[in-house]
Amino acid sequence: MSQSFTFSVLATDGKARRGEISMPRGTIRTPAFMPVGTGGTVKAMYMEQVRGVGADIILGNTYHLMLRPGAERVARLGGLHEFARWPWPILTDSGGFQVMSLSKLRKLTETGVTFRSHVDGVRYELTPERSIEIQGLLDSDIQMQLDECVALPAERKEIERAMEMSLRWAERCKAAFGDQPGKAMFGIVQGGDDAALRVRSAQALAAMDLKGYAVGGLAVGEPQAVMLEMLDITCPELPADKPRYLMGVGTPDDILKSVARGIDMFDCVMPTRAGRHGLAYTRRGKVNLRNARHAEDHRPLDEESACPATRDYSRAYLHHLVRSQEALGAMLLTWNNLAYYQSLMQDIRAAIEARNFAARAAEITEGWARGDI
Ligand code: PRF
Repeated sequence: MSQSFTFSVLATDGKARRGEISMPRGTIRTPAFMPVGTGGTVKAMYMEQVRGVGADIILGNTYHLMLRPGAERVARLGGLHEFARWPWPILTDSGGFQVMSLSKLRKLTETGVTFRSHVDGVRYELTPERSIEIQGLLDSDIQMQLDECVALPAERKEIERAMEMSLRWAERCKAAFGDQPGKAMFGIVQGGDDAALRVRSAQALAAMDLKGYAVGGLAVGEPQAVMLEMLDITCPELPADKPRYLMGVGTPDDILKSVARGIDMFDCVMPTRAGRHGLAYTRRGKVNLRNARHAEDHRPLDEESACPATRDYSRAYLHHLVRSQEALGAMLLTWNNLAYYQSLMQDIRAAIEARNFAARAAEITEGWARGDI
């Protein structure tokens, strides 16, 4: 285990990279999918299960934890790893994206963003410096700069203003983070659906020599083709020896296509949220367990899976649990979905090592379309 944060590319296949991030709390095999643990819990999962399906790192949210239970309180309780019983690496988002989507009466200026809590209406201020301070109190291993993400479609002027301010906030976050060898602070590329703005953002961040780079401002209303085009433009501008993280993405198909363009890390609520809504991801595509066709189906979701939720429970029982709104339905389907996402990442990593990624990606895609009903 490394005492400092390091990233090495172990193999490449086209633009796809198989790598490893090493840091004091553990090693992250990339391409990696980070389950979302917003408020100190990956919803409906024990941490033992999250680890058991193969997650090397989880994501936490500055916004939720600063409101409840509060960053200083988490620090007094020994930090987020101790509090939530997850001793391995944690990446935290910086809060700006969540403020803009969840809080009321928010006001954004060069200084930062002020807003009222969606929990109790109390007023808060989040500046680049305070975001990094909070992420430090949480003891987060990979901290994100505060940025402004503009929903698409948007005016070029607005996208440019937000992107330039995000660059200035990156400088302030870098200064606030300082020198912490075992941890990392990632910059976030913005620039909407504008190729020139994306290049400008990526080049300016690359010049800051950060330990990693995220691509933000995508999967916010634009078609998948636009997102992929932005990745085609952005990834070549980012340093090849640093990890690249596509924020808030995505579907299994988004992941395959983004890995093919050089992305190393992902997070998304999709597998956990879909699980709580009766939707299962499998290697044969998506299965809506709410549907009456499952009511007397003895078969498990996938008899070949190593995950008990996937292999041992009948679709009929899962259907019953979902229809009755039983907590166990959400638990089993979340477990299945995170197991599927992690098995997909393992499959991707093995294919890159075997220099077989494009062919394997086509097979995986074909499996989703084939279905099994
Ligand atoms: N910025 C931050 N977090 C994010 C995003 C972003 O642009 C997105 C966009 N897909 C998801 N999460 N800080």
